[in-house]
Amino acid sequence: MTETAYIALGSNLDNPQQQVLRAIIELEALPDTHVTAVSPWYSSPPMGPADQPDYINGVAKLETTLPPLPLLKALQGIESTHHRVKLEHWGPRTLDLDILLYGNQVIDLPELRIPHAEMATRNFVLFPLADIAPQLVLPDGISLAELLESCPPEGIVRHSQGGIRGTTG
Ligand code: ROI
Repeated sequence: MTETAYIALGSNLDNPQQQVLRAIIELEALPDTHVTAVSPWYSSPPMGPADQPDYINGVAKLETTLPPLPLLKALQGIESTHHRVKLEHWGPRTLDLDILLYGNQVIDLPELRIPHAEMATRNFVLFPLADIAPQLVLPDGISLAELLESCPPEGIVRHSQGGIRGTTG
């Protein structure tokens, strides 16, 4: 069955804008998966240790028949082709791909929690998500609009229009 999944992208190393644009192309190349929307890109100050570069963040919408765990594995495969380095907890990274939502499913496994555990408090996730899915309601019935009310856009800067394939830079 085809499901809609939302994926958060983040990078703050080795030309972050290029990392995330390449990731969109790689998402589109996954089996049984299509990227149907890409948010505008945002720059955001690091959450966590401050002695690291700003991030580029955005969200992609996928239509996929990959089940959640195979999708997670596929995303980890993409991260590793970006030579993901993760030197410290909450430290800088070349590419982070997180499943935010997978249809209306709730998944609570050691390796995968959906909805993503921290999405509700991260403006650099909620704002790009709202750009492509303003009417979204989470599985627990809370709307994205409600989450945004307690998550101001402090520090984040939108710097592109987004598009279907993320090629608009
Ligand atoms: N901070 C920002 N601004 N954007 C991220 O994507 C991001 N990702 C992380 C941590 C280290 C928590 N900080 C971040 O994993």
